Amino acid sequence: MALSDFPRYPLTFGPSPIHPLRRLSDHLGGAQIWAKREDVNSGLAFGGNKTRKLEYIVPDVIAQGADTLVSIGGYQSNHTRQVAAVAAHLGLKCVLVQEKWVDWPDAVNDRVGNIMLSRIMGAEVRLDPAGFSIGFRDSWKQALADVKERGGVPYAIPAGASDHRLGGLGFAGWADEVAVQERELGVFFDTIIVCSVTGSTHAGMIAGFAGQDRPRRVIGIDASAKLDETREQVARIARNTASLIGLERELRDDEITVLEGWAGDLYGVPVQSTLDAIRLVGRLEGVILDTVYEGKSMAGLIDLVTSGDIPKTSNVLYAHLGGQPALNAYSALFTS
Ligand code: 5PA
Repeated sequence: MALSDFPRYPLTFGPSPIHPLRRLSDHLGGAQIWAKREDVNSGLAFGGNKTRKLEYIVPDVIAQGADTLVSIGGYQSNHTRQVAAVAAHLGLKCVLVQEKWVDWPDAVNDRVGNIMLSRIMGAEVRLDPAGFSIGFRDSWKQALADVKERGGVPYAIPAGASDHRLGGLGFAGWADEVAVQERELGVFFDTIIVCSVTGSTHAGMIAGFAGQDRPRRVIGIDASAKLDETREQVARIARNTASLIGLERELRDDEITVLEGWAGDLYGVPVQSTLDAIRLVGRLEGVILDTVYEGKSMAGLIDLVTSGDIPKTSNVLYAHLGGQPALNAYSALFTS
């Protein structure tokens, strides 16, 4: 099988745009930095990386005759917001288990940003006090059982649409898309920077790029602060996805790189380097990054370029995966 053999239900506008970050590149004095913008990839509730993953999951939802999407995330999950949007778009019901993944003191953490958008789109939002995990939960099993009890047909989408057979396909497709855009732009991105938590974004990219002729570094920046779990999940999903899309070789361990150093101690809690990266890119580029994911991966990019780990001759592609709505729950950090 090849990726093109899998059905894809379009939810995005098409290829996401790539553009240079010229003032950031000048400021860092080295590598040429570009961004590929999953944060503007769809008209469905601001889109993001999950919208691209869901393009390959929706055909399975339809094939199974499901009428309710059931998924899980933190209070400010971007993933659940995108699931709610896709459910609305398809005329399906949606049940979301929203756990207290982040012990964040903002008084409206469970009311603004992503969770508000999910409610606006008609999802049934269930708040749950459980802490951060990318694994399977009782509250989630309960939600599935409740849908069945009501006579519905649930379709289970795990955290981040990652630990799902088809979860890596969306970003395997991203790798193909990059190759086409490179030919149009006349540039080769030798280094990709991507934020990694539940893993299928990074994993899909690894599998997709592995089938291309020219090697490149695909660097995941951990934002989970649980590096071992994330690394294991990225490796597993990358290998599953590679075999699904017919890669005719095993992925090597050195193709799976998840770096730590920018997550801080806790998922969802920004550290100084996160806030510095957000302000720097905001002021130099007018591009908005969030406190949970993209601010952390950008902090990683900045350090890797500044330290020379990424050489000055490199063309770097920063995957902007979305996530801005959560900023509303972090307003106390930006009062001046
Ligand atoms: C998320 C994830 P993966 O989970 O595929 O590794 O992607 C990490 C990531 N950037 C990067 C943004 C903006 C993200 O939203 N978000 C999760 C969510 O519940 O929103 C799955 C954790």
